[in-house]
Amino acid sequence: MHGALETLAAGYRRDGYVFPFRAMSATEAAAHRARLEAVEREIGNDPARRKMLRRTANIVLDFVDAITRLPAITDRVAAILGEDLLVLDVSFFTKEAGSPNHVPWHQDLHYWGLEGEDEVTAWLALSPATPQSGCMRFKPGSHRQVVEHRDTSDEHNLLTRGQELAVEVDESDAVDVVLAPGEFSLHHGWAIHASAPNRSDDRRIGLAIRYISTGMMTTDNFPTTAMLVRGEDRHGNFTLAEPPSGVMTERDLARYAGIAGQREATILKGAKRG
Ligand SMILES: O=C(O)CCC(=O)C(=O)O
Repeated sequence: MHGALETLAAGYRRDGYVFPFRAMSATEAAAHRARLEAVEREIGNDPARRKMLRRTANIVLDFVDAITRLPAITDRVAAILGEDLLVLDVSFFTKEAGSPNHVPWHQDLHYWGLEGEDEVTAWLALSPATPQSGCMRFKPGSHRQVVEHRDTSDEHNLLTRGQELAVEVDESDAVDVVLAPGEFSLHHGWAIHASAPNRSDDRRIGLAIRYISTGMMTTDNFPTTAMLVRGEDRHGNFTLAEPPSGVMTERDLARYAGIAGQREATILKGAKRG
């Protein structure tokens, strides 16, 4: 591994996150945003299709699958997880201009039904992520502990179960993850993080890509599907998904419900919000 990637991996192990890195130019990020917004116009308010932007979007959107395979991202993820990479889930986290929607302090791995912690999220900005627009915030070094969570009924909480940490968080050392369009951060599944409402006059759009190493296992042997995006799968612990054939094609839509349904069932196990 060469020096910059070693520094990246050391920073990740120390703090539980590293940023910023460039995945693509601002022009390419704007083109992806335009593709997303064309899909949004096409699907309108159809709740089932809207949900596809929040859960395993890489199964039905070819341009999202292409982003998950970009060497500019996977080279950095491989420096942490090794060369054989699966994508477990991909979600757009969009906060409209002026929206009260937010993400409370939480740890990702709490409800994901995974054994081990060989999981890294790459969060790619498709619009400016700033304190004003509600960028993510991290607690440095917080990935070394597992903290209790509770479900809430807060309709503005963007997380699947409406969950949050069950303890007060001292925000005094929290770090703002400021990213320009086309830049991304990497974070550990136990890193404590949050994001505030969007007080800017633009949408805040992020794409969260959940990478795991092929050696990861699911708890309770959940039959979970994942997409191989780099290297080889020598373990066979996950059912491998087919890359998408376009933008919400009939073939991919027919496969989607089963794949996303497995993942929702895992995350929502025992949840108050269904
Ligand atoms: O987009 C956000 O503000 C939060 C995203 C998040 O919690 C995550 O990607 O794990």
